[in-house]
This record gives sequence, C-alpha cells and structure tokens, in this order.
Amino acid sequence: MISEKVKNQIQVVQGDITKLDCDGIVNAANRSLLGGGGVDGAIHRAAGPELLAECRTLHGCRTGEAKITKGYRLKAKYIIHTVGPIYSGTAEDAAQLADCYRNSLNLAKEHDVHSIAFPAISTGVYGYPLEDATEIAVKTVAQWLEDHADYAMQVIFCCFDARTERVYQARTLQQ
Ligand code: AR6
Repeated sequence: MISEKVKNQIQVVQGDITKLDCDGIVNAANRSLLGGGGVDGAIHRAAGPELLAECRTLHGCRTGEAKITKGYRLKAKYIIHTVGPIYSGTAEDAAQLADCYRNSLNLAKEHDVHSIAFPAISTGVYGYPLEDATEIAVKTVAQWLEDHADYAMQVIFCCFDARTERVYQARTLQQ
C-alpha cells in the first residue's frame, strides 16, 4: 500500500524527459557513460557536447550505480546517469534495477534536488519486461519516499509512449 502522502509525491506523465523543468532528470545510460541510443541519445543531443566532455571524466558507471553531471542546455540543473541491467531473467536483474532507482534518489538528495524525473529504465534496448520493471520502479521509489519522509521530493515517471504511461498509471493507482 502506498500512503496518500507518497502518492501525492509521485506523478506519471507522457512525454520527452529532455523537455521537463525539474531539478534533475535521470538518464538510462550504459556502463561507458559516453552516450548511446534511446533516452541516452536524446539527453546528450539536448544537453549539448559539454555533457559528453564531463561524462568522459567520470570513467564509466557500474550497473545499478549512479553518477551526476550538470544539465548544461537542459532546463534541469542536473542529470543523474544510472545503468540499468540488461535483462536476463535473473533475480540479480531485479535487484540491480531497484538499485538504479534508490541510488539515483540518494545522489539527488545529496545535491539538494527536490524534483526528479525518471525514464522507464531498462525497458527499451535492455529488454526488461515493462510490467515487471514498472512494479520495481514504483515500489522502490515509494519505499524511498516513505524512508525519507522528512525530505521534500517530487518524483515524475516520464513515459515516452502511451503503453508505458498506461502501465505506470495502473501501477501507481492500484497500490
Ligand atoms: N524521454 C523519455 N523516455 C524516453 C525518451 C525520451 N526522450 N527516449 C526514449 N525513452 P532505452 P534502456 C524511453 O532504450 O532500455 C541506450 O543506448 C524508451 O521508450 O533508452 O535502459 C543506452 O546507451 C523506454 O521506455 O534505455 C544503453 O546502451 C525507456 O526510455 C541502453 O540504451 C528506456 O529505453 C539502455 O537501455
């Protein structure tokens, strides 16, 4: 069960994450942190080449972990880069996907971020089944918000397509 307070801290929107006006957006990156396709490509294109220059100084990121950069040409002040698991159907995938959300939120809080947008990590190129990934995303974020009830944080699940939005809406309403 998600409390009413936490429900009010979570929003589901359909759209392009690069256009959102919030303190931080999360990038579903790969371990190199040097760009790629999907949301990663869109974020690098929108933020500009200064982003790649900063990413080069980070020396990659392990699966499930998160690193932060400036937002450059985005409205968002920060980009939190996290690396989701490549789906293989093991319990480790689920643990690593939950780590992505938790570690991103922890890093955001360390940087005084009070509004953060997540894409549907691992559900594109990395092949994580959408329903399973959504359950993990919503549960992990809701738990983090419960655990940090004294910190004002607004979370936006930014869904690129209508199907993803429907699955997120159903999941956030039913709990
Ligand atoms: N705004 C919001 N969501 C988006 C956007 C956007 N502009 N563009 C795509 N999505 P994916 P992954 C959605 O493949 O599965 C990259 O090459 C997309 O529809 O971007 O974690 C990286 O470099 C899907 O719902 O990320 C890695 O190599 C979700 O974002 C690899 O892909 C995630 O899809 C990571 O794969």
